[in-house]
Amino acid sequence: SINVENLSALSAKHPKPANTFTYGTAGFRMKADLLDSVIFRTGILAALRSKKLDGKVIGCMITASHNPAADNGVKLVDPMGEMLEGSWEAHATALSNAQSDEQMVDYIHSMVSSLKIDLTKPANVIIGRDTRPSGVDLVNAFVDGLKVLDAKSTDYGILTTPQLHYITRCLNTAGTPEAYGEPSAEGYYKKLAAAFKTLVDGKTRLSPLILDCANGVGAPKFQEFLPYLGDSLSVKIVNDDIDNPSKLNLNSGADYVKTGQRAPVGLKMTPQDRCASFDGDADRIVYYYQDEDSTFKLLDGDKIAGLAAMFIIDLVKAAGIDSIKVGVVQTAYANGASTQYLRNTLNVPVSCVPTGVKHLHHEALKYDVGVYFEANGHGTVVFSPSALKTIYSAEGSSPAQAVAIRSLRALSEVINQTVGDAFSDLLLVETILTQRQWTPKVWDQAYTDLPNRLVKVVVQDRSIFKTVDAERKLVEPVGLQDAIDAIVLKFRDGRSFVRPSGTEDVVRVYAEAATRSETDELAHRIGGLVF
Ligand code: NG1
Ligand code: ZN
Repeated sequence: SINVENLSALSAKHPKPANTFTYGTAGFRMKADLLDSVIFRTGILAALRSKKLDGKVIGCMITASHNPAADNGVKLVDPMGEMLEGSWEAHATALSNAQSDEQMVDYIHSMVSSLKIDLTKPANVIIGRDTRPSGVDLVNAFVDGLKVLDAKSTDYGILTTPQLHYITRCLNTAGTPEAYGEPSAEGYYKKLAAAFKTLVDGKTRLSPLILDCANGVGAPKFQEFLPYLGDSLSVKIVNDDIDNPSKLNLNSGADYVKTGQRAPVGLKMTPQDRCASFDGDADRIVYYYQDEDSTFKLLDGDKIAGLAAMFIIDLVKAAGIDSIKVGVVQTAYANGASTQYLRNTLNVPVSCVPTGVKHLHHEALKYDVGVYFEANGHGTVVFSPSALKTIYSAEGSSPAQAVAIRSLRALSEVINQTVGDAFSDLLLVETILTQRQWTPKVWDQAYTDLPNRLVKVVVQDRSIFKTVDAERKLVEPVGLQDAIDAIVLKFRDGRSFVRPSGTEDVVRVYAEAATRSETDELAHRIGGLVF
């Protein structure tokens, strides 16, 4: 059993406010000044998780991603770099809401017995944080939580979220046949840069990419990365002011660009430019450019998924190993035109899953090569062990096949297979555009997005909204879905769905239709039903 005096002494430093907390799709996330006790207790949970897994390294990332500077959050990372196992989210929630030290001790003991956790096992945890000023104190609170169970910890300081996932996987696979790389930011840079250089070897370089880093951790980290890339890629970083915390994600970053369908502040675009935006912890990316008539054109997660799927399918064919089956995973927020393009032009299977990366990742693992992206730019590509085996053992019967096989191998290394990663996704896109010598406009010609609108509706109680069919249909409140269907029918190419947000206290209404004005009207009418 645990040392209750030790727990009480440490817990006294991190008193719980009256709030109720929930570990959701984004971990715990809220105003930073409410997080101290939550993060202390998440430290205890991380130690338990590591002990349960025989001392395997668990990751902890302190970030609030695209949220304002005053927010912060925490997410735990499982040994292979994936999100914390779903069933442990409820333990995180319960522990964070315990009303006293006694309740906390009771809950820990109930976990120990029901999950058969051997407390004498070692616990190992690594920690990363973004650039938020509140991060340092929160790391200390987390470390106090680890002390309750004598866990060993290593603080990696400031990292992007995907770097923390990468390092976690490297540490847990070191010395095995699945070894993933050197467990450091430097190891990450070396691995990605080497693969990228192979992929663009001998190709004419593209014009410089203009990169908006949302004044977040992506800025110093991509700056650190650039020397490793040498002359293989030219990037002009903007919005890199991390010394003024209030500027974090302010009118900039992937979420701002995707939601508002407009360029960030601090970035001047001309029609020749190719631009991209990271979010505040560099796990999301969107691209954009300006048409000749100066209209803003967004290349979001759906466009990246289409580009990646097209490229991988061609490469697998060129390599002579089309036994490898590619599939794409989307959520209901994917633009209808992208789904059509994937199914009808690329002839690739497409699955639709509920919002949240863990659902996409899990589904993508069912394919030999699974491409998954949320429309907001969070996604990656996963290669199954058997696909990797095929790719690494194929030799090819012609020089052209050998070149394609070499590209596939490098592709599997440039892609961060643990989690959506803005750096790695950037290199994936730049690889494809370089190999094809495409401008963003050529990339954009694959299909034309249907006009779409996403609105938030504040309701009294969002928990009364219950969805099925990958969140595309409501079963409660009873009758609402029929009313939605009746309206949607009246719109050309109309599609609309309603679901409660998992990260904000709102209900989201998504609508798309043949024209901008029809889309706006559809969104407005469905919103009116929900309100
Ligand atoms: P919610 O708030 O559940 O819609 C949002 C995003 C998700 C995902 C999560 C986690 C939309 C419509 N929703 O979820 O895609 O990124 O946050 O951060 O963009
Ligand atoms: Zn993020």
